[in-house]
Amino acid sequence: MRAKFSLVRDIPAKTLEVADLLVAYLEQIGVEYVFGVPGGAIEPLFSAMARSRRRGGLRPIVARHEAGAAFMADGYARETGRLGVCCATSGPGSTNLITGVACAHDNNVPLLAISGLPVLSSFGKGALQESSSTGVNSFAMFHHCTRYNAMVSHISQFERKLANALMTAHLAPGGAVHLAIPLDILRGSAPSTAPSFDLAALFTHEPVLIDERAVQRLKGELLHYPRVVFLIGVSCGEAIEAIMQLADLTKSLFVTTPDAKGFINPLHPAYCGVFGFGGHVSANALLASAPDLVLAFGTGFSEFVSGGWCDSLLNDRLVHIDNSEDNLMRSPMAMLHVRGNIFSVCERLIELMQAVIPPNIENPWKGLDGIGQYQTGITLQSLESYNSQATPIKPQRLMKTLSERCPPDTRFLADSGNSMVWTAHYLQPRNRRMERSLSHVDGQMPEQRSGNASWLRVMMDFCPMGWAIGAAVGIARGNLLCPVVCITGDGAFLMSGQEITVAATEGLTVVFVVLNDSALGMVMHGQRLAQAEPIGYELPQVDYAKLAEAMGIPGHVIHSPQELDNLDFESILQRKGPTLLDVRVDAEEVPPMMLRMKTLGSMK
Ligand SMILES: Cc1ncc(C[n+]2csc(CCOP(=O)(O)OP(=O)(O)O)c2C)c(N)n1
Repeated sequence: MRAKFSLVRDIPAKTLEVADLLVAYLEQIGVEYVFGVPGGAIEPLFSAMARSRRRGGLRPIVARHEAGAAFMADGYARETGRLGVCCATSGPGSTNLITGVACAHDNNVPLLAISGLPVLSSFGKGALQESSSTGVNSFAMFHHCTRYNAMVSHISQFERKLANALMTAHLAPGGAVHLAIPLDILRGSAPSTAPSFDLAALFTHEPVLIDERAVQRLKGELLHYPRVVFLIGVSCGEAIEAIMQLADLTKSLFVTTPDAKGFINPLHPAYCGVFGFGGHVSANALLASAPDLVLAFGTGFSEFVSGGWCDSLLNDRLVHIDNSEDNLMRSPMAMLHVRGNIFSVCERLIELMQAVIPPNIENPWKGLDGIGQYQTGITLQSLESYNSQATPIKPQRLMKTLSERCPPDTRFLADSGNSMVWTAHYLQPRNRRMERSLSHVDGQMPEQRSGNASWLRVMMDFCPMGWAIGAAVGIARGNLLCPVVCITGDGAFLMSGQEITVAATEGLTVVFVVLNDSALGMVMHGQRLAQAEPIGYELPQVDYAKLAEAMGIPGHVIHSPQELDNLDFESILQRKGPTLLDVRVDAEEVPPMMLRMKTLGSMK
């Protein structure tokens, strides 16, 4: 007699394990990869992935360290708009995972972390790597860095807890969730032969709720107050076209937070630069010019994105537009909160404003010198370093060359350290076209984007060194069409550089640009600027190109601007596999990080 087959294809129903059902749920919502490191307690999940892989389903990508796995899942989620999934075994596997999970949590990145546990009956007996309340309780540690954290202690709980976790990760504001699953449950017989819940249907429905009364009031304010500045934050990805259209319509100027710079065209004539860490004087000047209204979209006003909680931003001329309560509670001084899906709010405002604004209203900013003209108005600091031919190469000059030589669709990432400051200030891809953001056909409504198209990813809140290295692998895995350039420091590379071998195994086009200054540069400059003791920042001189070559990855040492200019970027950016550029940068160049010094020094 033929075995009865389940809805999870090709697996006889009687041998279907909970781990197979877990895989079926992940596939149902479009997950293609689980990033992780195997181990005894999580083995049934890897076995289930081996079965799914054979039938063309999702598969594991094995990272070298569990934090790297979580960073990869984070990058994959940011790029694809899908759920990022990572896994680890119990004990040290799960504690290693925590930094990456905390990072996703702090940045509202939808991420599911799955950790194994020893079999339930062994709890309290000193089982290897026990991670519940009777061992090193790593399960509890996740409580502080997730939106949902549950242990599955009975097979019948499994689907409900998984569904709760997935929905929590998905629903706004989204974030990291964790399920700890004991080994015997993971390999136990699945309670049903196919997922009981159709999460795919729930996941495809985007909530469009808006606060109509607040929108009507904002329309009134916009008609009353002409000089408006938009501050565009990191949650604006899906709404960016609508925001740009609203800016056009209301003749508003706009600035971005550092982590939202990647959504916009930095050559847009109404763009006045980055506000916040590593930002531009022009953006500060614009806010300091006391505009009538500042419309802040999708931002939580944390230290780096608010210019150290700057008074010129956080005052009663602020209108805060967001779908996240967590963000809205950070602006009690605002004159108005408009709660709702940012795209829907903008779409509605455009509709309302189009009906009342005359087509050729006068530019309310006319006569304001230097504002709104990027090339002349945005004052890049140290222009001589930006254009310098000196050796060692100036980091500013490196940013200029990367901007010019990488194609417009390149995905850049900047790691924690000086890289984030250099990129926020100096990176601006040439010829980047976002046609519909530059001018709109009258009456045509904007499109909602998938929310994931950003040419630059910079981490603003949790900021772990090495995040960009793992996230670059995840972004490249999620998008094979665009080259990925990861800008990182030598300190971060010594911490997490081993993940470059995952890019090699997967054949992913990622260029790792290591700013080699033989120092924890941000620490060194921070100590100097704060006149603190110079200590603990030195790093050994390492040849990172040779290190890469030892891993079978092409590496180039770049000493001078000439060597950089002579590099064959075209073939490097087409290579199906990673390349490492060990760029010997001038360690003495001071990054524009005074903001951080100001807040470190002034906070009591
Ligand atoms: C995991 C982690 N440890 C420590 C820090 C604090 N920190 C921030 S930047 C930095 C130095 C980074 O040095 P490097 O990677 O060499 O980059 P550079 O600043 O020299 O460009 C340190 C230690 C951090 N952000 N993350």
